[in-house]
Amino acid sequence: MDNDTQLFQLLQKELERSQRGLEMIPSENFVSMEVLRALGSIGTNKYSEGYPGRRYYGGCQYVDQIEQLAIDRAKQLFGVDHANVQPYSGSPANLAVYFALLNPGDTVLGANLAFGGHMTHGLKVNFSGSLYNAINYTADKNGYLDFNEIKSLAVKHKPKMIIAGFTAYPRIIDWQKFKEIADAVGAFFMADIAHIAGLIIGGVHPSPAEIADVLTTTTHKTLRGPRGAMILSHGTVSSPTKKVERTKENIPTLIDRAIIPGLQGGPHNHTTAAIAVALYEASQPAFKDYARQIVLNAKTLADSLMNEGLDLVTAGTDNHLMVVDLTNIGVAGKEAEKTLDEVGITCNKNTVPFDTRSPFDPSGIRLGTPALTSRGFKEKDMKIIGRLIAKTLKNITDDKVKNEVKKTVRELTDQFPLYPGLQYDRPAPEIYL
Ligand code: DSN
Repeated sequence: MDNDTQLFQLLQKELERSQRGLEMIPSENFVSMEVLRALGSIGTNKYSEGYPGRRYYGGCQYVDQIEQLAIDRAKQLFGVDHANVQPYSGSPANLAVYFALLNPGDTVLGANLAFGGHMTHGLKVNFSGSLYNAINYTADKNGYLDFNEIKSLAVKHKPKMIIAGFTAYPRIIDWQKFKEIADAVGAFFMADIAHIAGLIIGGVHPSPAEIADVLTTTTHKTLRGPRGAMILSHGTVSSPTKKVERTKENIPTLIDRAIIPGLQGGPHNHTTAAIAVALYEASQPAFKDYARQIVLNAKTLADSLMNEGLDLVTAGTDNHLMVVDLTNIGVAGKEAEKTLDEVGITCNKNTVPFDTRSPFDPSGIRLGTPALTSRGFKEKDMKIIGRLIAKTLKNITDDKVKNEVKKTVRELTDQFPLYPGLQYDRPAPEIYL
């Protein structure tokens, strides 16, 4: 047993919770043992402010190669000229884009959080909505993107940057339409592909790589890497030091400078190493099967829920997630999240378009399939899970039903071992064998 028994027992409990539950938060996933190994590696010990070949510290010969490997793999996989793999996570990556391309007070146009956007796309209490003049677009009455609204807001407010990218939008995104609107008003076009990066690499969602001026993504969602982020763009870094204008050609230079010295210090080299591993895994043919299966599973789950009489925003899904509007069964999102948690199904409460309830207790829940697909769940399992979710939600106060569901969840999860052999309540060396 490690000396810090208290901490490692907590990690053991978290491992068991993950093994015994159905993880259905669409932004979560289970990384491979190789990604875990790189993440828990000696990369964490090294300081290396700067970029490969241009560091402020000695002893960077190997972390230079690690970061270059991650950069090269990202460029190759996403089909871009430039990749910055240092952002600590998605929000700092988005902050870096604002810092690189805009002045405080400039206007940005992004999706409203309550309609599936993200805090960093212009929420008033976020840096993006308090330091910038953020305008938010919503959706049409069926929950689809409304390009007439987006265009008229763009024409009216003349944003310097338009953001497309969503945390709760279940449909294919028409990147070209965003680009046309951005071009019409002379705005930068930023695509935040955090949720769907793995689907893009897997070929089951169109890529904005040739369309957007700059892409941001986390690395830990459908991409199935460690918690981290990347900023991708076209062109090259013109000069590490010379002053450059805020033009599209200069985006790589502006982004690199925004990350360091603009916002961050030393890169997290253990994370960079794990990103490199995840990108390697995403380049393998099996990852295409994985991406395809995520979507098949999501479509099957959506059908199963709708067959049980549940309402889905946009009446289905094209990607890895769905938003269930619980209004018709008289259950609130917070209660649904809590009750599903009790039976071993983890999801999150979520607003639905034009929600009449508070964001803290909205009308819906959000469900996704990336993590279960990583464990090997297929369509037949999704049909069962859809029925279990509906049964729980329709019998929210019935302990007998909930106990039955909990038992079935346990039987189901036992069929899909997660991290066999991994144990945190054993002496440390055994973990690494
Ligand atoms: N928190 C993430 C999600 O759950 O979608 C977005 O960053």
